[in-house]
Amino acid sequence: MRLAFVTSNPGKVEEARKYFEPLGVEVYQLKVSYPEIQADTLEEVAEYGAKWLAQRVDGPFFLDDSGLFVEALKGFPGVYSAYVYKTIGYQGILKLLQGEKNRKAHFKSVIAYWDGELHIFTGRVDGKIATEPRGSGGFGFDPIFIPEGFDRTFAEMTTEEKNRISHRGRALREFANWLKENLK
Ligand code: ITT
Ligand code: NA
Repeated sequence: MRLAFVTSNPGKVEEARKYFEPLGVEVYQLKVSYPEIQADTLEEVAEYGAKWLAQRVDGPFFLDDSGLFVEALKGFPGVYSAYVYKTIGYQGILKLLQGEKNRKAHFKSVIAYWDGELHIFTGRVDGKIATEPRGSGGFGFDPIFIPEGFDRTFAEMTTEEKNRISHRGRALREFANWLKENLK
């Protein structure tokens, strides 16, 4: 089976590929841009994007909308994560948290799969924001996020390690389980 992943982010593709490879599913990147609406939740953003793409893309596809939610910043950047990453970057988040004791944060990932109907899969990982960036793996906010139970950032892990515990890994697991049940 081949699965089209609509995304502009090669880091996401790499993670989905590594996740699905052992299951005999090939993931390929489909670079079609779609509107990301301003909404309160990742689910709404993902659902709107998937329904918009459904009118324009042939065959099944999935997309992933993710965000980093920092407790001391009342959930910011959350649904604005892509914009914040492009503008102030992870250095900007570190600056906002300077001197802050509460470093708790979580990542959330929403996968929307369209096969004529919409299917939503989600995953979350709790952790904290590091005081300085570490590691060169991964992408995005990975150098400043330390998952609970670890003392390394996501950027200091291999893709396989990150997949085992990450928001996206968990959403991919739900997605893969659903495919197993529904493609018989
Ligand atoms: P799409 O084309 O798939 O939308 P994107 O990078 O814009 O790619 P999102 O809107 O979902 O993706 O991402 C929001 C931001 O959060 C973006 O800057 C990502 O780099 C970052 N991000 C998403 N998942 C991440 C992860 O697993 N680790 C670190 N940063 C992540
Ligand atoms: Na995006």
